[in-house]
Amino acid sequence: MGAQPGLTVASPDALGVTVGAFVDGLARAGVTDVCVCPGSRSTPLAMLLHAHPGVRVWMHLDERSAAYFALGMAKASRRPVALLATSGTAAVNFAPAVTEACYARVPLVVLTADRPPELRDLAAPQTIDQTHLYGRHTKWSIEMPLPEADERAARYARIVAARGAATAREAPAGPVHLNFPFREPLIPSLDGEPWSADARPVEVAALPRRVLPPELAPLARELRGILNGVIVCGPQDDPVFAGAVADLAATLGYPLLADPLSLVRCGPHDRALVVDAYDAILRDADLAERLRPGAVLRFGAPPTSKPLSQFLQRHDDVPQIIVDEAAWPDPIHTGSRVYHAEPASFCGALTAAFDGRRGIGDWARRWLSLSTRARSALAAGLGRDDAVSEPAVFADLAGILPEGATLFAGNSMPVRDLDTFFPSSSHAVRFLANRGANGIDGVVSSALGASAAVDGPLVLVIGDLSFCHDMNGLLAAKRHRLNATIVLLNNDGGGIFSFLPQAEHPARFEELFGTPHGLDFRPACEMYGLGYQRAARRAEFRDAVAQSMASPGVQVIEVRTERAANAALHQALWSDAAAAATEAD
Ligand SMILES: Cc1ncc(C[n+]2csc(CCOP(=O)(O)OP(=O)(O)O)c2C)c(N)n1
Ligand SMILES: [Mg+2]
Repeated sequence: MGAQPGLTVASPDALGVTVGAFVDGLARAGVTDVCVCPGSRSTPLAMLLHAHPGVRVWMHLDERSAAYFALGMAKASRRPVALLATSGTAAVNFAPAVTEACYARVPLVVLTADRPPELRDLAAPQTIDQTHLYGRHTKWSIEMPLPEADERAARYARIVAARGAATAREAPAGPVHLNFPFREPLIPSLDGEPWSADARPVEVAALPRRVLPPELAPLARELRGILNGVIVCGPQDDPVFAGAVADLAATLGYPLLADPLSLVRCGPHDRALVVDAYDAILRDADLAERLRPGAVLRFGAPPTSKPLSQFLQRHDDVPQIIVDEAAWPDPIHTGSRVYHAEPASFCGALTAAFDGRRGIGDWARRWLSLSTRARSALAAGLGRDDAVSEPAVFADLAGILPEGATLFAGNSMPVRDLDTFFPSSSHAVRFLANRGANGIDGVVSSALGASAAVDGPLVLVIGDLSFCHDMNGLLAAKRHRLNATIVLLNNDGGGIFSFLPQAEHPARFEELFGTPHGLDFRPACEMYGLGYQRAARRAEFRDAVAQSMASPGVQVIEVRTERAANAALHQALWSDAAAAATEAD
């Protein structure tokens, strides 16, 4: 549809100058990777992004997968990544990843192309209401003006680019949405580097506020009287947090109950106080009661482990102190005080404010010995069978993932089994998962996006329904020559539901919750050009993963399990672990 008579026709120069300045502004703000989906209305942005020497364009077909790919890249690189879609439902398909980015605090710069105002709400094709399309899931959402061949317009576009990137990045990080109306013709001038117009820099310097020790002197005094505190580390992604919280734990003499996604469980930092088997230990109600703490310090998002969350609820009358940059991560309503502060800085300040260093006393030693016993019982239980089981996958990965590897855990059982079965170690393994909104969608794409941004090998462990949900995401593997290993745990349906009360309704269970599909994934892998093999024995599984990590391309290693047997195995392992732990306490 052409421009209406009387309206200014878009000139190639106007597009080149304004959109060029915007693209240059993004690149200068450090947004160098953009996931682009094909479409016509987005042409000015697509062509200028593609032409700009400082930008790398990652093409994707499916907007939902594209957005999750960008999310994975942004998570792994800890930098904002941009996204571009044409108008209409294309833009709506970004919504799941934008939502995840909002809750998981991942910086995304979402660019959507739109029809100009005179075509809106008049039944024009591919035209929907895109203003504030992602609702309250963006930190900033604006409507751009129509491009003009004018220095002021170019300057404004540069400012929006700088501000958009900075807003996405600043704590708490999250998505921003910039909606671009474009009038036809849509082809921009690419002559003479159009982005060089008005290149005066726009710089944003967001300086973090450090917490100072005197500010935490009252808390340090309170904790002086409490020898039996615990520190709970939930999912968080700041790489310096582990060292800071480990130092705080040694100062206070408190055990560190560390979710793998906190990046505190594994790594070269001091792990002397890390308790890695709390999920198994705290399933025992008597033990959970006896381990009553005097205070709890909570960092990160709510932990994955349900027994840990129940432990915090059981002891809701003790001081529970939450430290978070800006949010209120307390779905169990047991927090008694919230500090809005940068967590690593808070740990440093509290350590400095506390007089002396308690080290490991009786209380921490008790937790550590329970944890060691429970962990040994889990390993012994798994050692009884050399068939690969869902829990064994994590125990085996812990043994073979090299320094610098990334383990991406799918939602549902994989992220829970990671918590229960992956022991603490000095290996610097990075753990990622989509825990903002816990969707089983977009997991393949998120992991592949992360694989494009990390240096070492990346292994994704994913359930069959989650894999199915995002098979379009596999298209990126060959197109972008990615390297990754996908461990596909195929229990022919939703294994998690076998652990829930729904499982006690056999007449409806399979149809409504188990949802078996009977799919053979080998042809799907072949279609997308991925390596494929099945592993039945643990040794075979470990060899397959090691070989895949050493090979280019994406390989799928399918492990077939049975849902009811998997639930029974978990029950047996949990009760072995609790028994071993209680025996000693
Ligand atoms: C997008 C989305 N749809 C539905 C759900 C609800 N859900 C949670 S777990 C699950 C089953 C996942 O099955 P699978 O990926 O095979 O993992 P398993 O439970 O077998 O470990 C479903 C449907 C969800 N979390 N996200
Ligand atoms: Mg499954």
